Amino acid sequence: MEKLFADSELADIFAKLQNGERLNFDDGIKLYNSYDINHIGFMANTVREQKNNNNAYYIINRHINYSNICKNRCKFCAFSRDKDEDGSYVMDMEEIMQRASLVLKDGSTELHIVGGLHPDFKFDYYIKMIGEIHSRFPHVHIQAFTAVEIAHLAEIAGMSVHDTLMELKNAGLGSLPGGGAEVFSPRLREKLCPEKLSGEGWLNVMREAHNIGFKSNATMLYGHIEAAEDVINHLLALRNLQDETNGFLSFIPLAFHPKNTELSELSRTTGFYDLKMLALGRLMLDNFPHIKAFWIMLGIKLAQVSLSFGVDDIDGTVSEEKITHSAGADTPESLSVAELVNLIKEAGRVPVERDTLYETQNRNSTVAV
Ligand code: V47
Ligand code: SF4
Repeated sequence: MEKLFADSELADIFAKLQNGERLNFDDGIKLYNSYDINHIGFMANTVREQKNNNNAYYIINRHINYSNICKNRCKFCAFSRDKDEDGSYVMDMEEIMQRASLVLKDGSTELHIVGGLHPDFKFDYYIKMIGEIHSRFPHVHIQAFTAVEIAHLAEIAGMSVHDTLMELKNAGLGSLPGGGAEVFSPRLREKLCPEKLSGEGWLNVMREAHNIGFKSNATMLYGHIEAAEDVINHLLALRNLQDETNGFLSFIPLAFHPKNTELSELSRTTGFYDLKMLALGRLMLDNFPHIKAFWIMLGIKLAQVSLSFGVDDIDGTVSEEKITHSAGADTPESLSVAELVNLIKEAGRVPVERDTLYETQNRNSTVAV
């Protein structure tokens, strides 16, 4: 082992992993500060293969961003607008249904629906949206509303988070996406998104959701002004909640895109840092079944390479994502199944189509998207 790891601190971490020991805060800091990306990747890959064998998951899905009008105006967000600002939009129910109906054409098993916190919408708009999509396309899983949106919905409905979630569940909501987590550090949140639900608030909404049976994802926005301890504390907070609820399906580190934001002076993340965040996620979150590379933000080529750095899921066809593209992402707006499958096979993995809850999909014929 001493020969394999030039960095003896990484050798100690590898020994811990081999003994089934959990990594702690100090281990996380050491990994974050290490430049030995090959060995960090090797360790993350070992864990990834223990958990997911050679499988690499993808999903046929569509994103609907129903409105970009948002009262929070986070400094890292290029997507949001004020109500009367140029470029603001709201999709009416007809447009939402027209977009949702494309699932019949492309074979999507999931609709991923998120938007800004509109200052005037009533709770009814959200219930109608979910209810109508669910009744017209009952076979499609609706993954909608970040924990931040759920807290906002509870506020406008004048109900508890629990009751709000129950109403959405009854209308047909299937699970929650992982957005809005950003970075939990109150100091950083104050600087980046002072109006947003706190990190503790985000975790509380997820706890409530998991306790009533919803599954969800978790994210972390990185590549802005975070330091090592902000990242590790974020991961440990997620791990603690997962110990309690076991409701998280996947962890998705989101690479910050600065263009058109109030932080546009910052550079885009590097491939090195991106791979380190994904591998760190795999190594610290021993109780998360999946680590997802969102290729839209990461770039297609790095997402493929990340399949050897702890990642077992490259999300999906993702038709029509707007949040990252508003901030200058140069990736396409969607990938075909054939492209996803090819990326996975070229990386030596076995492509497995999944649904939102990671049930394997067996199609006789692949739907061309
Ligand atoms: O919460 C906003 C992030 C998130 C920028 O659950 C930005 O499967 C980069 O959470 N650069 C929304 N990121 C997207 C999201 C997501 C995406 C894919 C899959 C899943 C999932 C969840 O996007 C926001 C925020 O953290 N974001 N602005 C930006 N300029
Ligand atoms: Fe609004 Fe979400 Fe953008 Fe923040 S990240 S301004 S909450 S849409």
